[in-house]
Amino acid sequence: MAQGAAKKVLILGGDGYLGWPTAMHLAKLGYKVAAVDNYFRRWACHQLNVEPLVDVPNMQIRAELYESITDQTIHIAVGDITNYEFLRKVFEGRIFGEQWGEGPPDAVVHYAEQPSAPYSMIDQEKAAFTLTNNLVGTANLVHAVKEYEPACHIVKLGTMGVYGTPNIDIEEGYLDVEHKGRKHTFLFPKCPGSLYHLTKAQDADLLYFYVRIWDIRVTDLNQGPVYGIETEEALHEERLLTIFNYDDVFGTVFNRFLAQAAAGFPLTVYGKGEQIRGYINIKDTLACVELSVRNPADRGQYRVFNQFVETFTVNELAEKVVQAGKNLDIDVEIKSIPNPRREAEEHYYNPTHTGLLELGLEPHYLTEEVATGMLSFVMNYKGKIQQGCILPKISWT
Ligand code: USQ
Repeated sequence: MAQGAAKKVLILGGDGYLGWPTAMHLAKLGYKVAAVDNYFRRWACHQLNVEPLVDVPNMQIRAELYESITDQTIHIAVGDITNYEFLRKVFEGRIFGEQWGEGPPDAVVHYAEQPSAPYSMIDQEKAAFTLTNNLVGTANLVHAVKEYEPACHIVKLGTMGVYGTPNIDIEEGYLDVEHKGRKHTFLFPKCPGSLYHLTKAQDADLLYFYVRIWDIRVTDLNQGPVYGIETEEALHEERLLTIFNYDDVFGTVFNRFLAQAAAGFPLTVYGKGEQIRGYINIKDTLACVELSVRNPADRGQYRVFNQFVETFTVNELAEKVVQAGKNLDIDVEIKSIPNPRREAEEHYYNPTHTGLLELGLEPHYLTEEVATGMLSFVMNYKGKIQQGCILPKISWT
């Protein structure tokens, strides 16, 4: 990077739940930002009839609006990174116009993957799409980095789900193994529970392979389920909000519970509800990504962070929404329904997550006040909630 110049950050998947808020967040912090998306999520929502809670305009319109309010530019390109010729144009820089300037980015935040476990389990076509999109997209990114700027830092969104729920503590990416008197450090064993999660384990192996072979630099952010809707940079402007799904395909569990409570629908706890995951507020996702971009991995380093703030069982999350409902005079019921997934419903879970805290993350916790504020926000859209997309329709078996 030229001395004194703003770091150029390319966001792949810039229209999504995390991509768009990240674009605004990094632009606000003074990075030069470009966002790329193929609108897969919007298209899939139309196809499956699971519309997001808030209608948000496309990336170009949102970028123009954001610039008119803040004077910060987010450069936009619409296209598919599984098409290598398109990705080459993105890396050559010409596609974004003069202000972005020619040449490759200093860092790439890679969100451009099919992100839904249920979607990957619908049928053969969706399985093939998930495999192709997630693995070819990641492989193309590595090739573009090698071709245009091997020092470019790839920050890929991973998932805690790659580890599954082993009966030992989960370390941050690696495990020291002693076997027959000898020692070696391996990537932590993976045991994903959906085809989507499997592709995230495979793309992690792909990146680790190319780190060893080509000395690229990679940070893999193994994130737990995210919750939340408003981020500071949305400036209380509805059209700048993120895409918020509450359906059984793209909605994460806490966001779903908020919408269910708002619609007067019993909270859909799958099975025993003792499944434990590591959760994170969307505001902390943005902070973690920025911390990673600001403190890059070394050349030849595959760095892994476990990106979550606190762990809860599904039952604990449901209780939080019940309490938030009480604070707002809303009766919220909990109803356990048969689990559509194959997953352990009672298990040990103790993952390490110190790396991002050491980099300076100041976590937002899921307090009663936070949960109540979120429910109150979602209540504004109560009339828009499609009850038909609340119960799960996709089964693992
Ligand atoms: N669950 C319910 N009721 C619901 C929805 C979910 O009990 O109505 C349960 C699930 O069975 C699971 C837990 O809540 O045990 C979390 O489910 P989720 O849908 O919030 O999360 P998941 O499908 O695992 O995927 C989400 C994101 C994915 C990310 C992952 C992180 O969609 O992109 O990788 O969270 S993690 O869960 O750590 O793998």
